[in-house]
Amino acid sequence: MTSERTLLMVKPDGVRRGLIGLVIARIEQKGLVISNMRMFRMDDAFARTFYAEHDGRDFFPVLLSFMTSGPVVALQIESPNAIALVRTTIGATRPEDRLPGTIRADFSTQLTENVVHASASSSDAERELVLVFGSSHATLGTEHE
Ligand code: 3AN
Repeated sequence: MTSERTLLMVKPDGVRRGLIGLVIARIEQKGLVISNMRMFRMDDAFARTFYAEHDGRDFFPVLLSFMTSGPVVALQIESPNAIALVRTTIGATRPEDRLPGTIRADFSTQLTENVVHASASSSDAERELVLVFGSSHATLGTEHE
């Protein structure tokens, strides 16, 4: 199967709690390949664009305030089936649906502050990777090979 690219992000709570290394370790231990990485702090405009699909929802202001509260670490993951595999590794959106062994289940009881984000579909992945890494995201995947 051909490789897919997806975005995994350690959210501000994960960075504050010192969980960057743990998230990276789980990804690497599973055999998923990290092909780009960036630490940055979202401003309000970036967070609004990133989460545009939720604009107008009652939780949108809380989500924006949380996502701009500190730096995030964004990782481009590149592997066959990367989108589904990374989503499975982070765990479900709702705390009560998270399976033990997933990152969100093991490190958060919260709906909003849930340590990690991962793209939900290939169109989301492409959009999010361009937002975070710009056009450079497409060329870095083979540098380490
Ligand atoms: P996921 O991140 O699992 O793809 P989305 O895209 O539905 O979930 O939601 C984006 C983020 O918004 C979630 N990770 C969570 O932090 C927050 N969120 C989603 N739904 C709610 C809600 N009902 N109340 C508060 N925060 C929410």
